[in-house]
Amino acid sequence: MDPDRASARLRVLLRHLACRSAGTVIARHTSGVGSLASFHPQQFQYTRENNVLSLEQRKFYEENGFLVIKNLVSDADIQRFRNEFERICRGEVKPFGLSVMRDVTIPKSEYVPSEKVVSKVQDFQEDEELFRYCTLPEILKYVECFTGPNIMAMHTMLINKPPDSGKKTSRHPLHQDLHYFPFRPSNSIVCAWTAMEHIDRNNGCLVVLPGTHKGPLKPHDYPQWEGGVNIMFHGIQDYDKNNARVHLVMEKGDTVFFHPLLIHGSGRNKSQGFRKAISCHFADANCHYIDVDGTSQKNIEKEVVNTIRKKYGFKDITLKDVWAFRGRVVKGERINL
Ligand SMILES: O=C(O)CCC(=O)C(=O)O
Repeated sequence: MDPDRASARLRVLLRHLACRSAGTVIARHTSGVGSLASFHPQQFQYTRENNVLSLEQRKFYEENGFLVIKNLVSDADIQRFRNEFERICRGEVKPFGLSVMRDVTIPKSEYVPSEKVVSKVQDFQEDEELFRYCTLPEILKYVECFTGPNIMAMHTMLINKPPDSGKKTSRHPLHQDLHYFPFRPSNSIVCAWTAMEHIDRNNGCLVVLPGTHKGPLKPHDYPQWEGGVNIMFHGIQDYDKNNARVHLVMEKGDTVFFHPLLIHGSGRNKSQGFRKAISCHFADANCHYIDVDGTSQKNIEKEVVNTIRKKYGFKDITLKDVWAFRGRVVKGERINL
């Protein structure tokens, strides 16, 4: 999208939001669910009835908060995402709104436009080639099981986890994605995360704490890591250290769908290669924005809003405006978000 069209879209969104500012609701926590043995279809609260998931798959997600679907995205599509990522890294395309992140161990002064210094691109909603990921029918078919038929793509990332420099900064601390999101209800939000190559413990696979999606949103902050922490990598200090951990070893094209309260992170990349994954957080278009004042999300609100104000010079922009701009409808109707 060219910058003029993108800024026109932003202005329309801001006007739209200004008209609806009366609908703000305060953050609430999610309660727990009964044991696996006692499930009846009418008790499912994290999945919807639409004949896509088998009963076993539904039960698995209800109980664990994640579900891996093998071989979902084709090699051809993954190659296209890789090519576009490389074009972005070389500076050949500059989609409006995109954030290009580098690992904390690479000083700004050493930044050269190359895949070797980019650890992640975020908010690629205006890049039609990468955004194809969020519109793939094979992805949306599963997303609908969690969001229902009106689907917004809210948050997009292509993660290029670099080989660890020895300072362990390639780790991603344990966190809940809901910390970053000022919209609810949490059960109508799901992340799709697709491995762009074989990913295991050696190159830093995802690690999840099954069942933690049934707990509340916990306070997050920067971990006190000796070697430094990447920007906006907030983590949870207080989690049950005895909770089981599952390392998700995935092949190229495998996709994990997970709940935004599921505690997860990823390990150090001990290989020499850059470990790639592409992901999108989807939400039911009926979700509503919340006011994060007085909640544990206030710290991330400040950080995000200050970053956007500095980057684009929008003095009065709010967290809600930022998310309304990031969000794009991918199926059905745009309703609240
Ligand atoms: O891909 C990874 O290493 C972890 C990504 C993640 O959990 C996130 O960005 O929220």
